[in-house]
Amino acid sequence: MSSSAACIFCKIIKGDIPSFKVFESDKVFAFLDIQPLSRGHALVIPKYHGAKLTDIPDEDLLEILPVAKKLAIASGATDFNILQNNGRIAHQVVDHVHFHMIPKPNEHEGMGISWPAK
Ligand code: D5M
Repeated sequence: MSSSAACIFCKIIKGDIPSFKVFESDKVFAFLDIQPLSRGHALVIPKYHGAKLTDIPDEDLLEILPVAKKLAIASGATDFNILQNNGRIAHQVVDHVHFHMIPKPNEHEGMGISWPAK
C-alpha cells in the first residue's frame, strides 16, 4: 500500500510514531485523537496515503464508515459526531483522509468505553 514519508498518519500506521490503536484491519486503522474533543475521540483512516475524500475509492470508503460506527458503539455514547474535513478552508490539518468519531456523552450517561473495538 502506498505511503507518504512526510505524512504523520502514515508514520503512525507503520508504528514509527506511537498511537493508542483502537482498531486495525487489512485496510483500516483507528486510533485515539491526540487532541480529543471528548473522551474516546478516535480517528479512522485508510492504511494507505490519500489526502482527501476524493482520493479514496468508493469500495474503500465502504470499509471505513462501519469502523467509525463500531467505535461509536464501543464508546458507550448514544450521541456522537462523525466528522470529516477536506482542505484548509474546511479545517483539515493532517493531509491523510480521516474520519473523526467524537462521542457526545450526556450528563446521565456512563462512558463504558472498551477498547480495542471488536
Ligand atoms: O484533524 C486532525 C486531527 O489529528 C486533530 O484532531 C489532531 C489529530 N492528530 C494530529 N497528530 C496526531 C497524532 N500524532 N496522534 C493522534 N492524533 C493526532 P483535522 O480534521 O485534520 O483538523
